[in-house]
Amino acid sequence: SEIIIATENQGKIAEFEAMLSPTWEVKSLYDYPTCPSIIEDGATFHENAAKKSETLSRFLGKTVIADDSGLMIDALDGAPGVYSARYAGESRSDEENIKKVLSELAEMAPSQRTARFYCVIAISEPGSKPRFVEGTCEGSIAIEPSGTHGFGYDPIFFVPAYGKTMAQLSPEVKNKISHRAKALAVLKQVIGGTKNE
Ligand code: ITT
Repeated sequence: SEIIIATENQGKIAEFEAMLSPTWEVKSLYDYPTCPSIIEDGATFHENAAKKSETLSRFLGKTVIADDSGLMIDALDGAPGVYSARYAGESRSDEENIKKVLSELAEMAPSQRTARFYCVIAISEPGSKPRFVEGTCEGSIAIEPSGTHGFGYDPIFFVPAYGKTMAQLSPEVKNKISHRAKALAVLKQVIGGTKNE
């Protein structure tokens, strides 16, 4: 069966495909170019996830999920949070976002650099209120970027259990331990009656 994900983020799409294939065929916003555009101006991950899933679900009349996610740094009171994608501005450049985080943490010792990735997945079914599942992944912010896998803040997200940044871990490992993998594991338990045949 197919699973429709209201996202334009290639990094997310690649991860969902890796985690869901071959059982599920992943469709994204790239498959529905005439979907009305979605403005992510919510104050919370839940609001933004629901905006995305509801917009595409209404447009298609089908069940749609959406992922809203980000990096939360304790020393920055949870920033960049819902602003993770555009923390350094509308260029939405991973490199610029990483630079900004590193400069804000420049004075911070390793013990003050704790952080987590957070992922909320909204599930919108025609005629129902959205449901949500979530996942987190604990870590800390490295002193400098390293690694080439993944996307976004992965090069500076240090995963203590592996002694490596998320971008140094293989996709197979990331897709077992990530915030997205954890949210998806819960989603798989609740998705029983919601798939599009
Ligand atoms: P869609 O709304 O189209 O799904 P987006 O990139 O705008 O794509 P979000 O609003 O959820 O998605 O922003 C998520 C940002 O958080 C993303 O751009 C990254 O900067 C960061 N992020 C989320 N998950 C991540 C991960 O697994 N690894 C690294 N960074 C991540």
